[in-house]
Parts: sequence; structure tokens; C-alpha cells
Amino acid sequence: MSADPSQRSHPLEVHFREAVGSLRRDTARSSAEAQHPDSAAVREGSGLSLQRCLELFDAQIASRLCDLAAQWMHKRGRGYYTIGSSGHEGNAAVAAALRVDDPALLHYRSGAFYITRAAQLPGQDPVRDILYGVAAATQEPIAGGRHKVFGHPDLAVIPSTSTIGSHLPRAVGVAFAIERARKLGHRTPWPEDAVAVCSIGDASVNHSTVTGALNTALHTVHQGLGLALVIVCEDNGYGISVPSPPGWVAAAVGNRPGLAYFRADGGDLAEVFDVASRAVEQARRRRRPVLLHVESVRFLGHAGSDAEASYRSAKVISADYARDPLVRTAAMLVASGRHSPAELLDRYDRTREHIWSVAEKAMASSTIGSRADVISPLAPRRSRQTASRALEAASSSRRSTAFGDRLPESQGPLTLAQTIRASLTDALALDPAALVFGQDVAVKGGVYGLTGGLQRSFGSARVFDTLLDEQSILGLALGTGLAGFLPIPEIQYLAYLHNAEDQLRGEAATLQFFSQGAYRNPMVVRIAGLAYQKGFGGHFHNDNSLGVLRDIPGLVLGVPAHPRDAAPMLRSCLAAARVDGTVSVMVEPIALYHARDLHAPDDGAWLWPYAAPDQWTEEHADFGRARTHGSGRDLAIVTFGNGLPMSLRVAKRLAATGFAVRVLDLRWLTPLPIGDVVREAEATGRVLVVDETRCSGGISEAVITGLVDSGYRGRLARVCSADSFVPLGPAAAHVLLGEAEIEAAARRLLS
Ligand SMILES: Cc1ncc(C[n+]2csc(CCOP(=O)(O)OP(=O)(O)O)c2C)c(N)n1
Ligand SMILES: [Mg+2]
Repeated sequence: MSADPSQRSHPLEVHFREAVGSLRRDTARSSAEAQHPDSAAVREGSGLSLQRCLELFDAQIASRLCDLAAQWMHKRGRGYYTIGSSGHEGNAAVAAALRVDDPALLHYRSGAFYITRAAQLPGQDPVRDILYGVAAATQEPIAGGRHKVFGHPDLAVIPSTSTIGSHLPRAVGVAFAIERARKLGHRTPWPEDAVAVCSIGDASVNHSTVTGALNTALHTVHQGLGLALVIVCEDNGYGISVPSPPGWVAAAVGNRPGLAYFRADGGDLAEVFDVASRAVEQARRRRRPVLLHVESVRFLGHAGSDAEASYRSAKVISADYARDPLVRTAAMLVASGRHSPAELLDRYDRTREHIWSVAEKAMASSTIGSRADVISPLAPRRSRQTASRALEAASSSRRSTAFGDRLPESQGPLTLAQTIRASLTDALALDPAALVFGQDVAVKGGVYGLTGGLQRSFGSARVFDTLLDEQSILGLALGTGLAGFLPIPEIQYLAYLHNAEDQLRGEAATLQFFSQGAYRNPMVVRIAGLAYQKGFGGHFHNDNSLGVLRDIPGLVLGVPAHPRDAAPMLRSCLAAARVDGTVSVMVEPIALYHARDLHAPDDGAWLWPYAAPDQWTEEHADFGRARTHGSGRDLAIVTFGNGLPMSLRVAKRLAATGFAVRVLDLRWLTPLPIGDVVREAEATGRVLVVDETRCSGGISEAVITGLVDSGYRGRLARVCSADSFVPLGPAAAHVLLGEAEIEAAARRLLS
């Protein structure tokens, strides 16, 4: 027996043993109850049976002991996560009120929930899952040692990240997807009558991500749409050291139109079970969101590293022990007359022994052995399958229905905007699970008309306006993607991505990493962006900050500048979403949407005919492959986006003075086509990087670093926009990179 004696004396355990040991069996009841079957209620009027109560007690004990074992492991240098569930073990009864295939996005204090849910499916070992997670063991089944999360595909538990409330927009998206799937006849991993469940703490109720998600849920049902979502608020009265104002949770969420509010004492397992059962039943039957407020208590501090004594007195801390949910469940079982205190303590000891033996094994297990192993699930790239998938088109009859008698390939040369619109139409015609949504996309067709007419062709269930909240737009993408849809959300301007960026960075891009690919977030986010708009000025419609997207591991970032590239690039992103669950962002240069000409009025050089599906092979755009315009040997200009037409014009002027220039359009900013850049650099020996983004954090930094890393020793220079916000009106030209500057830099390099 390997249990560490020092842990036996943890005050919480001492209290548990003493309190349970001093419970008195109700002997009068005992003989009467002994006649009752295990299916009898544990307490009069409750739906919780004796048998079920005992099972949940076991889950509660196991959860508590996992916390203590995690601290023990930590002290021995092989436990890396000590945020526990102690005091919150009432959530075992929330799990019991749900089904094992109700998708769950859980708060980090959900040990008892997880253990209870796992018990609903044969062959699971939740204690091992938890403790191997604490040890960052490769054998941990969901994250494989990359994080300690609650997650399991067979248990419909979707891993959540540490960022408070960031899983709620996704939870709303999952609930939305269940309804939308039923309407569209689409199959999700969950049953048609599933409810989504998510949990948060009391301080998290105040987070704007949570208030936004809650608002989206209510906005959805306000329109008469269904949304079966159970939001559990586990209210322990604290956010780390900060007490929540008494009564605040009920005040904040207890009286919201469209949100049924339920409250339960988290220490009373039968009450939690009864109230949760009613809440879940209501959400399931009425397809409406409900809020379940479970009043809990927090033991063992916020985390193992939290010096709780610095902000709460020892007296106050130990006074909470009187509210221990484990003792209260034990008291209920003893009061039933069917179980003795000694028997329950014996159960506790046997579980303790088992958990410590698992902890020892977890401590002896291996952690991830190499950088390659850490990274392997981050962003799988099955390029060949993606390439062949990108060539798939809808049948000609479906295409004719979608396009009417105006097939894009017979419309002559198209603008960038027309090409993107045709590509979206093709995507929707090909894949009945593709969805296009965002602010203004449906009726108006987006700010720039790119999605115009799509709703008419594909219906309002597949092409729809969302409310004005970028976190929720991306949350819908996260949820619908998990449900097997192919979300193509639109963010109106690049500047308006920033307030919602964590939904991409912290949620979308991390999911495969923290679930070893068990869960994926296929999506293609379209964002109108970048500067040089003639008619619409100011920073927020001309934002050129791409750095924020470039450092998200695994995320694909493309900037289609010319209509020739837009369709194949979009097809590659959509195919990769399907094949590898890839998260892609296409930043579409607004200033080029409706461009037609390059060098002279009516030259039509910024138009390109849309290829018919049988010609898509020729134009396929692999991630990380650039396109070179021209073959001049004097200078290579490396650029993208609005830099492309400017550079092509400069190249023409240089040609007129005898210099032969080639212009490389990066097309993809992540992964950066550095191999192509190096090839053109070596071919010319002179490179000018033309970067419309800012000098600091812009693309030129990456291109130049890539060249230096490659060993390129030729001449090298860059021009970029100023480290400034973009002012309104003509003053914008002072900060944005211009053609004169490009030409001057090129001539310096050539001199
Ligand atoms: C967005 C964000 N800000 C700050 C933190 C750091 N943090 C972790 S837990 C926590 C308090 C959460 O309190 P509550 O929601 O009541 O949950 P509890 O820990 O009490 O269960 C904070 C501030 C975080 N994880 N995410
Ligand atoms: Mg709290």
C-alpha cells in the first residue's frame, strides 16, 4: 500500500473522517428501509435512488481523492496541475441528470462530473484519465500530455481551455448546430434531442465572453429558434481571492427573459439531482436555454499554488468544512438506514488506495519525448488528399441550379469580388453542410456584396445573418464545425476581428492540439481587410495588422490578391478544413475587390476568367506555394495583397528603363512560401520585400528572417507601412507604403 501518510492528515480528510464517523445510523428507519429495494428514493420526494446516490458518492470520493493525489504528485515533482474540484463534487448529480451523449464543455472543477459520466459507458477509467493528465503523461487519452483537460470523444466531453468563459460561444454554437442539423437533415455526432451543457464559475459570469454568449443564446431563442443549452454556474463565492458580491449570480442571470433559472444547493446531492433533472428536461423538451445555479464551496484553495491563507483566515477556511458535500452525501446515505458510517469510510479508504496506486503509475509514466511529438497533432497536412478534394465540384445539375443560367465560367473575366462570390456558390453547391454566416451577409450580401444572392439560392438555414458580435460569429463556427458542418463565417473588417481573436487563437487553433485530433475545428474565416480604400477611410476600415494571425500555431492565413488565385486558394482552404480540420483565415483586400485594371484604364489586367471545374487542376493553390509573375533576372520583388498591383506597376516602369524584374506574390502568409522566396532570391541576387503591413510585426520581418535563415547572401531591402494607425482621408498616404517608395527602393537595389 503506497498511500502517503502525510496526506491522510490533510485537514479536509481529517474532518471528513471525523464527521462521517460521528454520523448516527437511524436504526428505527434502518429496519424499515432494509426492506426497500435499491431503487427506492434516497430521501422522500427525491428522484435520486439509493443505488444511484451510492454510485454518485463513489464518484464524489474519487474526485476528491484525485485532487489530494494531484497535490501529493506535485510535491514529488511529478504533478503539474493542481486546480481541483473539491467542494464542487455536487456536479456528479448534474452529470447524472444528463445523457452520456449530451455534448459537454466543462469548467475545470468538473472531476465528479467527468467520473460520473465515464461510469455511464463501460470500459472507461476516468481516474486514470485525470491523474495521467496531472502527470502530463503521453498515455493520457485526450491531450496526450499537452495539458490537463477534461475531454473524451466517446463521452462527448469537448476539451475546454483555461481562458475563463472562452468555451461558451462554442457551447452556444454546439447547441445551435444541433437544431440547425435537424432542420437540414444533417447528422451530427450527437442525437437529435441532445442538449449541450457547459459550466462556469461565479466570477466567470462577469466575463464579457460569457455575457456575450448568453446574450447570443437569448437572441437566438427570442427569434423563435431552438437552443437546448444547459449553462451550469458553479458558485463557490470566489474568483481566486476576490469574493463575488453575495447574491450577484442570481441578480445577473436569474431574471433574464428567455432563460429559465434553476437554483440548487451544491452540497445536497439529491437536490442537485432533482433540480438538474428538471432543468435538463426543460431544455431538452422545450429546446430552450436554462441556467442552473449550483451553490458550492471551494476547498484546497484556488489551486495548489494558491496561498489561500493570504486572503482568508484559517478559521474561515476550516468553517467551510461544515459544508463538505461528501459528508452531506454520506449523511444522506447513513440517514437512509441502508449504510453505516464505517462502511462508507471503508469505501473511501479502498478508493483512496486505488487512486494512490494509479497516481504512482502516472508518476512513473513517460512525458512527451520530443518537439516533433509535441507538435504532431497541431495541424495535420494531408496535402495530396486536400489537393484532390479541392478539385471536387458539385454535379453540373446542382451547379446550374445554384448559378441559374449564369455559370461563372461563361461570364468572361471576373473581378476578385465576383470570383470569391462564385467560389462560395460552388462551395455551397458542392457541400450541403457548408454554411455562410456573419453580420450583413444574408440579405445585403455583406458590406461589399460578395455574398449577395447566396441566401436566395441556398436558403436561410445555410446562409444567414448573425447578431453583431464577432465572438459569437466565431463561436457559431466552432460549434457548427464540431457538429460536422463546414462553417464559412465572415468578419466584416480586419479591425473587428481583434476583439474576438481569442476564439481563433485560444479555441479554434488549440482544439486539435489538446485533443490529439479527436476534435477538430474545420472552418474558413473570411475577413475583408487591409488598406488603400478609396472611398472609406480611417483606421478601422483600413487596418493592416496581420501579425495577430501569423503567430497562431497551425492556422493557415491566405491573402488572395488577384482573381486568378482567389478561387483555388479558397478551394484549398475548404478542402483542408474537410480533410484535416484546418482553421484557415482568408484576408481579402477590400481595395482590390472591384479592381479591373492594372496599368491603364480598361486594360482589364485585374480580371480573370473563372475556371470551369474540369480546369481546376491547373490552378490548384497548395498551402505555402507562391506565384511568380515574370521572369526578370535583375530583381525579385516579394509581396502580397495590395503590394502586388503596386509592385507590378513598378516592375513595368523599371522595365521601361532596362531592368528585368520578377514579382513574387506570396499568396499564403502562413505557412510562408519561403522555399519559393529563396528560389527567386537566388535567381536574381537582389530582393525587395514590399510589405503593406507595418514595419514592426509585419510580413517583411518574416520574409527577411526566412531568407537569412536560408543562407541567402545577396542584396536585400524592405519597404513597409509606418508603425502607425491609419488616419482618415488623404493623410493615409503618409503612413501607407506607396509606389514611389517602392520604386525608389528598387532603384537603390539595382544601382
Ligand atoms: C480570461 C481569463 N482571465 C483570467 C484568468 C485567470 N483565472 C483563472 S481562474 C480565475 C477565477 C475564476 O473564478 P470562477 O469563475 O468563480 O471559478 P472558480 O475558480 O471559482 O471555480 C481567474 C481570474 C483566466 N483563466 N482567464
Ligand atoms: Mg468561483
